[in-house]
Amino acid sequence: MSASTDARGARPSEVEVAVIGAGFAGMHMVYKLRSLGLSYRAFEKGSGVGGTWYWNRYPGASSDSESWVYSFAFDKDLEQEWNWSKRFPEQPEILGYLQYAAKKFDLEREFDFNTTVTACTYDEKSSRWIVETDKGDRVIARFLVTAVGCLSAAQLPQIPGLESFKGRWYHTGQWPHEPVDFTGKRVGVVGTGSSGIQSIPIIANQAKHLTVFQRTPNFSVPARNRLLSEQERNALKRDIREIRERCRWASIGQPYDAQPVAAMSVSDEERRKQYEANWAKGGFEWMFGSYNDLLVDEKANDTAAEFVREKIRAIVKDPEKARKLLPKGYPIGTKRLPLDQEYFETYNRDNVDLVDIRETPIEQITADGIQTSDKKYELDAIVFATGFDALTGPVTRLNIRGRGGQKIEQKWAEGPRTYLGVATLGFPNLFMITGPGSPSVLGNMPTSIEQHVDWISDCMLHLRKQGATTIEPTAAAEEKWGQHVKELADTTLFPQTDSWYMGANIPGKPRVFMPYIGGFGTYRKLCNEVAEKGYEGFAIK
Ligand code: NA7
Repeated sequence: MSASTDARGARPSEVEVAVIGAGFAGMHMVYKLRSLGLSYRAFEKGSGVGGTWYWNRYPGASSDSESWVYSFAFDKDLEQEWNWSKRFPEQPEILGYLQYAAKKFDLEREFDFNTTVTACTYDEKSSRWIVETDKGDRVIARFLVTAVGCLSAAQLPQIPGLESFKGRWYHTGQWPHEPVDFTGKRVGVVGTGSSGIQSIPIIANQAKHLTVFQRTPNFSVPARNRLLSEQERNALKRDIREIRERCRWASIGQPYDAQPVAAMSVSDEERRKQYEANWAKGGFEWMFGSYNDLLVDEKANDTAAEFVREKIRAIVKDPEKARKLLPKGYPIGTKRLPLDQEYFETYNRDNVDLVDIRETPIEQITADGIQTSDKKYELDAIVFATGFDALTGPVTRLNIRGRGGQKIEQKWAEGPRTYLGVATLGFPNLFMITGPGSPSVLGNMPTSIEQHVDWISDCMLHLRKQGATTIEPTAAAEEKWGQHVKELADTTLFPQTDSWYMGANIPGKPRVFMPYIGGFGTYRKLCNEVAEKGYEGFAIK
């Protein structure tokens, strides 16, 4: 018997907790609930565990966090047993890791796979959530935990004519499970965010011809991915506890922090030396482990942006392509910074063309390609690397209705309103792992997830001890948190830029900076303080 089956091995229809999602967050949550002896049901749309890594199977999909920290921290044996092959783990290896963990901790049988949650309704009389699925389940739960990720609601652009396209088309976030072979094909990629930038070099290598349709030129820094040696792996395993503890208190949940030095306080020469050294090292540290003013001071940011532009000019041989690729008009790092492997170098290949769709917009998709205002590009396949309805999309798609039948998307019509990014007024006993208003995507996701899973389960235990049945943020606490999240964002350069952090990639979505940018360690401290003060800012009944 597992915690999600009763004595006869059947799934119960009344439980303490309903969990949605079987990625890092859902797996961790279920593991935790089981160890605490709380009953649950857990649902997952996909046919197996993996979340992001189940869906994003596009060529080149990789984590931008280093493998040894992009992992579960809750089990010492797991971290000693598992051997990461590379510095930055690629999708098949991460999925393999999650499948291995699911087997090791016997998590697979805890989930109802291939099951889409169709509605979550709060019943005020019984103070319970009613969770319904496309399989006809109707489960009653005291708590509802969304473990649906921040980037799981794929966004397909509304381009007329897609249905007439005779070739195959794909979205990077909903990639087929069977291998996709572009050999001998003329391929178009729309979008140059992280997914485009990761997949373009690999598709270019395979395809007969690749045309990239770029709306906004992106900054990108080298990942410098490489195999880990046995010696390195052993050293990392030896130090892993210390490394994780650093992540837990660092500003982006990574084992490093910006130096307490402003870029503008050092000479041009010194700054350039630092940028060059970090460029050679690769990874996010280039931006987030260097100077502490890059995302708050425009002049400082310009020095970093110009450094990357110089690199692009130096790498890309065709001056016209280089011109189109140069990012301008927004500060570096205020769109999610991609890490790449030979992205800009790919434009030196003869089989790769670049179309600036601001200069020559896409007009329509035809049976055999993409028609821009300038010409028709004949294509056998189109890859949409066009991103996600980030942060709120995965939650609003669940059809959640709280007190008085209010839909969560109505409540968030002018932008998400939450307390600590984990709960929202009017939706008692709803917990959102890495919800909007928490650091989430601004840090290493497994670190963010671990902190929420621990905090949420401690909170559930607290309620049980108190004999309480509901918890919900107060209006004052939620208002204050929203102000705080906004004020912090307004001290940075982020709000200037059209990014998915701002909801700006989705037509009609309110323009609000959604994650908490005060630093992951600071956020953890605040959450701990709230708990220590008996869940200050929450009404417990
Ligand atoms: P992103 O980062 O949102 O990138 C999407 C890209 O698609 C970006 O270049 C967009 O241009 C472009 N886009 C979006 N809509 C359109 C339309 N309608 N027409 C043309 N081009 C469009 O998504 P990713 O999947 O790359 O990355 C998401 C996150 O996953 C990533 O940041 C990591 O955290 C992992 P834009 O810049 O909006 O002009």
